[in-house]
Amino acid sequence: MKTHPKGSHARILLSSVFGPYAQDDEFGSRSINPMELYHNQVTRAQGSFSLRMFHRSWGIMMIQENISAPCSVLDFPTRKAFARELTTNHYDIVGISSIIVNVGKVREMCRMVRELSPDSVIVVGGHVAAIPGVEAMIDADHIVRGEGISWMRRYLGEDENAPIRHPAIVSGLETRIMGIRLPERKGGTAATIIPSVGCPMGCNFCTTSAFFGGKGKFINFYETGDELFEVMCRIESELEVHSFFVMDENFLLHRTRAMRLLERMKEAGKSWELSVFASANAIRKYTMLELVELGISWVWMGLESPRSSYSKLQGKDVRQLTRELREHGIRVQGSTIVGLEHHTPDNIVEEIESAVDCQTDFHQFMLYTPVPGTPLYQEMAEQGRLLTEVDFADVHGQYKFNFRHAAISREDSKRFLDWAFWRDFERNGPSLYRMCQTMLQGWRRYKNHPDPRVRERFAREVKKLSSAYNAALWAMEKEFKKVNRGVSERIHKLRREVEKEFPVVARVTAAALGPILLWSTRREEQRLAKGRTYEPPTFVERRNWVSAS
Ligand code: B12
Ligand code: SF4
Repeated sequence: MKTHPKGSHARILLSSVFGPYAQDDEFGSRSINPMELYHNQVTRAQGSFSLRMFHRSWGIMMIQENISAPCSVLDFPTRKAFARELTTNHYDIVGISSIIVNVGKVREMCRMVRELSPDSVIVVGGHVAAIPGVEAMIDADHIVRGEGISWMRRYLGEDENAPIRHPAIVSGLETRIMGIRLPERKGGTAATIIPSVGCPMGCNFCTTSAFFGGKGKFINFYETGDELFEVMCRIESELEVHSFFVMDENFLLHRTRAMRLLERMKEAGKSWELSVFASANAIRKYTMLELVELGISWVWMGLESPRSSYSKLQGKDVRQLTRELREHGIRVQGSTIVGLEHHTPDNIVEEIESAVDCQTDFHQFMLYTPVPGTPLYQEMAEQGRLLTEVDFADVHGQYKFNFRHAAISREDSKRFLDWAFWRDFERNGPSLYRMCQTMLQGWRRYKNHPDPRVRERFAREVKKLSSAYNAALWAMEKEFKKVNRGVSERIHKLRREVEKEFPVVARVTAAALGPILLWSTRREEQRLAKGRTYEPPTFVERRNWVSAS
């Protein structure tokens, strides 16, 4: 590759695709595809109890932090803001980050760059680059597949193997639940840490695994537990956090790194909380105590189907594992695929029921989806089963199949998916209530644990349970009384248990805050019924910046 003539002096704009997102438009925004993790694909059927928050575009933040060229990051711009940035500053390079659903926006942004900043080189990266033939769909100069930090460093003539510097990232923002926006105080939200990208397990449908090399491959930003520990210490003090959202597809798979991190945490007396993604077989490599000592407080785990052939689940009883994790105070976010090859209208209901029966704290349901760049996509293409007329904006696993399934129609795929979310909510109640259950179990089991790090963590978590969350339980109990008495009674029982544990503070907060939460919940329901949606704010961040003369 030829480097940019200005090398590290080139002025760079890195932008995510433009919003608004939660609406239907000609550029590929879809109202069912908001820029929200939980409300998009996890708690979307939970109405005002849905957990709502935004996450920044970490890929471009990582690139910006690791180059020495003057660089602006523009996150969640409107079209107008993107145009303004292009015309008020001169950029030698405009980098656009996108996933596949947003290819229509990338096309429009490339068009805008050509019109408003014709001298800029356009670089497009992120998963959108995996679309076969994307070169013909968008007018870009470079389309970058895979890891972008090393690509950008190479393009600027910098050392691509220099150590990776991790930006201090607050994981979530503008969090709302039950109609209340949570206050944002320093240290109140976890920091995001990205130790690796990709996953060596190579499940055939997995887009992140495929994008970073596929089976057997992945890229470590931090090879060892020592390196990771150092990064976490720096970010702990910069952001004043104890809690980390570890963005690694299968963090626990790298046992040596995780165990070394634990050693360092013990030596330094760190009482951290870690939210991780991990497959069932990776989790099983640890004892519950090791997980607890490592601070694992939330785990996102694929449940898939008991009959599926994915190697991560072989011989594992995920229901038993879920129960065990929750008994040790570890919140479980299950992930279930709807519409696997062996599913039929006759067995799918039973399979969804069995997933719901796992009683996870959170449950993501996703349609089996051949996504460009994956082995599954290749297979489906070879079998002539892809529905090529489906717009990429609708290929995200939360709408309808984009392929011909042997037994389930496209329309029915949506019905089954929607039903799965509804059924999980109906049987298990709001995720917030389930989280409270898990937190109480963890507290009871570990409040007298000999390791002060462990005690401190559970004490920190339970503070919320004994106050605001108990008030939320009070409000949920009242709200569910008329619509789902069974769930209301279960919430009532849990609230009583919490109040037994914290007789004064829990009762006082429930009495004082409960009615306010009930009111805000009902107000939120009315707003949602009228079509209220939420959008992330726009961010502009400049690094190594000097204004152009
Ligand atoms: C955080 C996240 C989100 C956040 C928002 C992120 C944002 N601001 O855009 C939320 C939760 C809102 C979200 C939403 C959705 N997401 Co999402 N999300 C992720 C997640 C978990 C982490 C992304 C990340 O930061 N990774 C770490 C960074 C370092 O990696 P990266 O982003 O890939 O960036 C690297 C390279 O790609 C490259 N690169 C990236 N941008 C650029 C730009 C340039 C110029 C260059 C040179 C290189 C480059 O360099 C980076 C460093 O190596 C990924 C899964 C994952 N593990 O990556 C899914 C993922 C990106 N999301 C995905 C999907 C499908 C969605 C949704 C459609 C939800 C859904 N129904 O599934 C929505 C879309 C919302 C919308 N309207 O656009 C898919 C994308 C699939 C695909 N092939 O396109 C992923 C891969 C999950 C998955 N396995 O299916 N998501
Ligand atoms: S284990 Fe999870 S992250 Fe890894 S390849 Fe399979 S689906 Fe992807």
